This record gives sequence, C-alpha cells and structure tokens, in this order.
Amino acid sequence: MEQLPPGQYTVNNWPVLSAGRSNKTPLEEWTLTIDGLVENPVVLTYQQLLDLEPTNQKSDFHCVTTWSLLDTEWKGVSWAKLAELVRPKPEAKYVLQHSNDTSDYTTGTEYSELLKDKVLVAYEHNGEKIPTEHGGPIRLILPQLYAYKSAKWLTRLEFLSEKKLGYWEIRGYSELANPWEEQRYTEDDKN
Ligand SMILES: Nc1nc2c(c(=O)[nH]1)N[C@H]1C(S)=C(S)[C@@H](COP(=O)(O)O)O[C@H]1N2
Ligand SMILES: [Mo]
Repeated sequence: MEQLPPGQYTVNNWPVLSAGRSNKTPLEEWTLTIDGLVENPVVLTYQQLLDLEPTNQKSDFHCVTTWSLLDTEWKGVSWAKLAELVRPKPEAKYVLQHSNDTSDYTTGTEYSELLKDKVLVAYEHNGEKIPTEHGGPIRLILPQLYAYKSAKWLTRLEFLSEKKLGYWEIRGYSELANPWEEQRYTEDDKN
C-alpha cells in the first residue's frame, strides 16, 4: 500500500512543531483525565498509565505543513484498553484533547477516530521516553489524521455530544484532517 499521502514528502529527522511550550509539570504531578460523557471518569497518574497493559505500534506521522515521518515506533496504551476502563456513553460523539502547555492547545475529532487502528496514548517513541519538546510525558497518536490531531502533553480527553473546534481548527485548518483526502483547510472538508 502507498505509504506517502498526496502532497507530502518524507523527512528523516523529526521536526518539532509547537504552538506553545511544555509547562514542565513534574512527572509525579502529571495526570491524564478522561471525562465528560463516559460511565466511569478517571484521573490517571503517569504511573497508573504505565501500569496498564502496553501496546507497541509502528505508524506514520503526517504534518499538514507537508512533511511525513514514516515507520515510527510508539509504545503506550491502546484506546481499546482505556475504553474498557471509562466506557464512553452512547451519546459521546466527539472527543476534545487538551494539552498541558503554554498555548492551552486543544484539538478534536469524532469519537470514531479513536476506534481506528494504531491509536495510542503514547509515552515512548523508538524505545525512549517521549522527549519533552515532542510532547512527553504523554501524547496522543492518531496516525490516520494529520498530526495536529495528536495533542502533545496530553492531559485530558473530554467526551462530548457535539463538536468543539480546537486550536488549529479555529484558525482555518480542517476539522477532518484526513491526509489521504488532503483535507488541510476547512474548505477542503466540503470537497
Ligand atoms: N500541545 C500541542 N500538541 C501539538 C501541537 C502543538 O503545537 N501543541 N502541534 C501539532 C502539530 S501541527 C504537529 S505536526 C505535531 C508535531 O509533533 P512534534 O513536534 O513531536 O513533531 O504535534 C501536534 N500536536
Ligand atoms: Mo503539523
């Protein structure tokens, strides 16, 4: 299968692309909240996340500014595992990701995107803890969408009944962000 979506080129280094910076919260104070329209809202410490069954996944990373990093290895907890824990309600249609950073970055998708292959709440990249500038200790990985749909410094997954625009979506970037359809900007979503 073709690995490079239209209009993308491959990079070997790994660029850093951040609207803000990490708040550098100490690891022992880091929490991941999963709440909103779920049966069992949770606040997980970093250690509690590590204690859940891990999954390793190799996936591609496509930035909307046209670079792609291929075959990158992530370790973390699969959405399937976390879904067992929190049990989203039937009316949960949308998920807003929140970051613990200086820009209060958010990004959102339909809940169905979390149910796709290789979706991870990741804490390791290529066998190492995710570096701070790349979103460590925890970031989401939604490899099927442009990477702005994968929040770095992930601190909360909020389940909603309706869509809410995030940091780049408010600024005119696609809500759908499917790289295979080249949905880069809002106007591409209509095509
Ligand atoms: N919190 C936060 N998450 C973010 C961003 C950001 O600015 N802040 N940028 C997004 C974009 S546009 C891309 S391409 C990737 C970049 O991840 P990297 O810096 O690890 O390459 O993170 C995404 N997640
Ligand atoms: Mo990006």
